[in-house]
Amino acid sequence: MPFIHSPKPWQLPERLVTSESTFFNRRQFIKGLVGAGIAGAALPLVGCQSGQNADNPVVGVRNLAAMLNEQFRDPGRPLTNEMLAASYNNFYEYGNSKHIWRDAQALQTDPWQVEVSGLVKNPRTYDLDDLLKRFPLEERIYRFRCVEAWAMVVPWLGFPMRLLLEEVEPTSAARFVRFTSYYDPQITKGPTFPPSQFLPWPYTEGLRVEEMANDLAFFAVGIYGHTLPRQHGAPLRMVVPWKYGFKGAKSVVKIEFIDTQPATYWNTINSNEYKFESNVEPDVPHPRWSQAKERLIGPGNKFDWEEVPTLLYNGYGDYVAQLYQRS
Ligand SMILES: Nc1nc2c(c(=O)[nH]1)N[C@H]1C(S)=C(S)[C@@H](COP(=O)(O)O)O[C@H]1N2
Ligand SMILES: [Mo]
Repeated sequence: MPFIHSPKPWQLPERLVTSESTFFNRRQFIKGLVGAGIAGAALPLVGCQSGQNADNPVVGVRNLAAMLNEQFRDPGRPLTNEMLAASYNNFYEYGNSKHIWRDAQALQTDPWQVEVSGLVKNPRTYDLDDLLKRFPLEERIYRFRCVEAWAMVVPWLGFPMRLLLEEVEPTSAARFVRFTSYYDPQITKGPTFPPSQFLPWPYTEGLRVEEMANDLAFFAVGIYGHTLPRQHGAPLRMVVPWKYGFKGAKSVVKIEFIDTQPATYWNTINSNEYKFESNVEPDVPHPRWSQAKERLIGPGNKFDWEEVPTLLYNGYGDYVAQLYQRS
C-alpha cells in the first residue's frame, strides 16, 4: 500500500497541520484578534448583482449551453446564490482562507490538456476543447457537502466520468484512479501557513474504478450556465456528490489508472481525519466534530446559515449504496 508510514517533511506536528477546519478557525481567530469582528460578513458579495464591478467573483467565464438532466432537476433544497458560491471556496493552492477567488485568477486555463494514462487500452492526452466536443454537455443540480459541515446546491455543467472511462477502456488490472490537480509553485503558491513547502503537492484524489463508473460521478467544466470561474477549479474538476467535497479535485491535469489505492492529499496530511473513502455519513463523526448536521451557505456569517440534517450519501443512496457495505 502506498500509505506513508515513515516521517515526511509535510508531516508536521498536529498543532501546525491538521485540517481544513483548523485553517479556517485560525483565520477567524486572527480576524477576531485584530478586532475586525466581521469574519464571515466581510465577503464582498451581498449586493453584488451588477456583474461588472471589481468585487464580482464570477470573472473570466463564457457561456455554455447544455441540457438539464431531468434526474437531477430537483435537489430538494434551494440553489445557492452564485456570488456566495464563487466567493466561499476551498482551494489550498491559493491559500487557506475561503476568500481566494482573486488569487485564483492567476491560473492560466487556456491552453489546457488532460493526460489519461496508466492501465488503459487507449491512453491519450486531450485538449480541453477536444473533451468539450467529444462528450455532450449536460447540466446537473447537485447537493454538495464539505467535510467541514457546510453545504451548497449548485448547477454543474459537464459530462459523466463514465463516458471517458468507456473511451480509454481501463484494463482488468486497473482498480483505482488517481486524479492530479494543476501545480506550479509560481502560480499555485499555497498557503503561507502552514508553509506550502511542507504540504504534499500536487493535490491528488482517488476513486475506485467502480466509483468512477457510477452514474453520479461527473466532470464539471461549468457552473451556473457558464464555464467554471477559476476558484471553482477551472477548467475541469471532479464532482462526486455522495462524498465529502475534498474528494473532488479541481483543475485536473492528469487521470491515471492504477492497481493500488493511491496516496491522496488530505489522507496523506491526516489519514485519521480524511479517509480515502470519505462518503457523506451523518452517523460517522469527524474526530473533531459531528457530521449529523450541515449549514447551507447563505448571506451573513456561517453562524447565521440554515442548519439542516446531513443525509446518508448526501441523499444519493439510490445511486451508490450498492457500492458499499456499512456495518
Ligand atoms: N486542487 C484542489 N481541489 C480541491 C480543493 C483544493 O484545495 N485543491 N479543495 C477541496 C475541498 S475541501 C472542497 S470543499 C471543494 C470546494 O469546492 P468549491 O470551492 O468550488 O466550492 O473543492 C475540493 N477540491
Ligand atoms: Mo471541503
